[in-house]
Amino acid sequence: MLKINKETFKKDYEKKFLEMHGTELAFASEQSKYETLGVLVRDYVAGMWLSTTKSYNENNEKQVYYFSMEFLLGRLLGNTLLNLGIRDMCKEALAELNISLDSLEELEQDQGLGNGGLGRLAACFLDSMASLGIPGNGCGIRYKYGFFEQKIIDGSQIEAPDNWLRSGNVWEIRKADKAEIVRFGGEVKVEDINGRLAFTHINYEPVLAIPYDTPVVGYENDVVNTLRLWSAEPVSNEFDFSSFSRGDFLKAIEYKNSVEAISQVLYPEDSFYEGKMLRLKQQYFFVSAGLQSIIRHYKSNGGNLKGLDEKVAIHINDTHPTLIIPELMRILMDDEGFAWEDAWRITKNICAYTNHTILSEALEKWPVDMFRKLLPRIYMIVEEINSRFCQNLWNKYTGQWDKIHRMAIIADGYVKMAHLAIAGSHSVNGVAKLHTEILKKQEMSDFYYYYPRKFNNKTNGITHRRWLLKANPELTNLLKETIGPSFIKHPMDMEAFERFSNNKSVQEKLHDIKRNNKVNLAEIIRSNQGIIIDPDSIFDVQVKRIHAYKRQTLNALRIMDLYNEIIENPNLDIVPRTFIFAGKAAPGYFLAKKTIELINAIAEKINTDPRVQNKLKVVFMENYKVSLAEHIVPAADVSEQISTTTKEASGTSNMKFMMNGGLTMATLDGANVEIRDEVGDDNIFIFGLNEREILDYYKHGGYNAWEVCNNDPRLRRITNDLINGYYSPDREKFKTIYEHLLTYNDEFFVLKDFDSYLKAQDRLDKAYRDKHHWQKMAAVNIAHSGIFSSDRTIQEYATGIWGSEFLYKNL
Ligand code: 26V
Repeated sequence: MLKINKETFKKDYEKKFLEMHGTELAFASEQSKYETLGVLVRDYVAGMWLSTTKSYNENNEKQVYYFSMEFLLGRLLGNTLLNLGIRDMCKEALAELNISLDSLEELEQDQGLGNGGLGRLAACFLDSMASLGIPGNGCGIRYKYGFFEQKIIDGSQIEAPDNWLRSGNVWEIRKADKAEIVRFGGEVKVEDINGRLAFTHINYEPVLAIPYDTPVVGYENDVVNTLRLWSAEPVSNEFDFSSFSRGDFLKAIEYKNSVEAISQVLYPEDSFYEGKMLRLKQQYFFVSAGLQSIIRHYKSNGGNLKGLDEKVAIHINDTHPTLIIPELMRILMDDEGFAWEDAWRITKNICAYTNHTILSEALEKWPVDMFRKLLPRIYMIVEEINSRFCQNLWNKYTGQWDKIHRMAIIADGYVKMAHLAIAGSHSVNGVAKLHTEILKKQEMSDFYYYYPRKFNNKTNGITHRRWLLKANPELTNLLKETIGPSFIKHPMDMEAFERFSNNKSVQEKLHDIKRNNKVNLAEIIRSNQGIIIDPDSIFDVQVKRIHAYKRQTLNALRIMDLYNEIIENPNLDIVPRTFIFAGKAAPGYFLAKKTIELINAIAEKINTDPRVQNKLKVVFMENYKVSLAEHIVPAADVSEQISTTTKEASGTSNMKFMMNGGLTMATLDGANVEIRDEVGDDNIFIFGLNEREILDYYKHGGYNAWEVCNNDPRLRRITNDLINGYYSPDREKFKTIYEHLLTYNDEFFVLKDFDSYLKAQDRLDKAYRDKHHWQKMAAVNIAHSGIFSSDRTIQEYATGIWGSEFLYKNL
């Protein structure tokens, strides 16, 4: 443990400030104070980082490498201090220097190198691996520009670049001496050398991969793991202008630009795949660099590659890093002389794959021509994997051409990445029970029947250190006072809190904590967008990527209906509500962008209508990101998890809200099912079509959106309001939404679930009136949220998939 007290910390801080800025604190800018603190904390971490790495090497422990195109870390300062166990001390010490730690923390740029759930899950997993003492490394891309910054201008989303490195990044260390070369394009020369085929990659374009390492500090256990992100640079950076003829010079510039493009920007998509060459390049870039550095490290530590699978586990986060499989085959065969069978056994033992979506439009498949041109040797290996795989299928399913064609890795001119990932891994997992069942029985049933033992479930989780201890210190204190601090290291111990759910004074404290958090959020909303909201109204929150299947439209239609009702019946007896939305739409996703416009149009109308001021408010918060979520989550009374059943693989914000005492309004989709199982039907609001009904409609048809609409006067009216100028003088503005719901028969059953949603909302309104009972329900939710800590998830991965012999250092 770090041994620093307030006095030494203050001295260290002042000294560091002088070293870095050559001046006194009294004249310092806030930014320079933040940087000083960042560098000082990094120095504190450095010793532990080194000793963790050394001890992993000396003990020759099995290493886990979590490969992911996305890591959505958010801010690091606060959580690093928290995990080091010095946050409270630092806060006091800085206060004595007239510095507010909270305001310094707010200066840090979010590290937003992810689109949404998948990237944030990777970040939570890093925190849990370090906190459980698992030798776990993250491996990804250091995008110069992260997920775009969202601005709302005249009610519409405008995208601006996320220049997160603008003022530097104190947390990363550039390791130029650990660079690797990644090879693109060119040809493969095949020679027969003493009866064995040798493959040499020639005329390729080399790209230099430079690693940047970020420390991942475990919770009070002296463990510091590493997140390694790769940046692309030209192999030779020095341009000797005089020696270039004009043509060569332009070529050199072209080369430089094309190389730097690789790690320039995160693809701002989610659940929609496009066959873009640059994305394939990004995938091979970080996979190849990461793998080469793993092998180099393994060998330098004295390892024999024959035993690589005993000491290395590689996790493939969605199909994006699937090229790990042929790349490992290439290294083992071409560079290290292994026979195919041995290389294949080792590869399969090492690799494991997680699927995060069943939306077919998100499944990656690369055109063969593009693939072969960019990665000629890798393509040859994939072809060989495919032909051996199809041969095995033929042996089992002789004559069943359709099935073999459906399952092939290469078919119809495409390389299918999920098929490659399944064939080349020993484990395939879904991210919630329902999702895994759907994978097994529907989406991937051919593969499940062929490889039943590979498939398993690992229900997602969230790190309670960021989402409870850091985001909600008051609730954390209440838990400590009531059940003691053991839940911090053993989140399942939170169950003991259920005993206090009937305790009136605890209920009142819960109410006060929630209210304080609501006041804080109200202040952020007031200062950002000038909207005044009432902290005594119900804060009803839907924050997540904007997507048709997540059904922000269902929520919007319900608000439109409620508004009509209040206008018609000014004495309508409802608890005042504030609807809070946030989330980004993919820049090319027209319908999602229209949804944002609709919410903003509704907000504009409602917030300026004096007739409903004491009952309704609608807020769309700009630029949703991790640090904003940390303010929103603890302030929510209601968590909207209303996706079309079967479509949301798991969801993770659902877990964050329940852990903070927000009650869930949900369909039985993704992990909502497990949340319901945990808290019981009395402590959650469930509505909508169930899995069987939805799958039945998909299979047999029979849904008629017009009919549903015509039979419900409320729906008739609000769908009409979309196109009659009520929410915009431009009657065309929301036509796309209207048509999606009616003309195109409402793909996500918004209209079908409307009535059931409204009834559930009525139940919620009634329940909220009994303050004590509401807080009892909140307490039950909090008490049962421990199982959704990512510590539980990671223990399941470690024992069930990675076979880590990790030490429970702090258990
Ligand atoms: C796909 C693509 C396609 C190409 C362009 C960039 C891009 C970026 C991300 C994705 C994958 C989207 C899959 C995803 O984020 N799934 C979410 O994973 C969460 C963690 O498991 C889960 O809680 C959510 O339900 C699921 O939607």
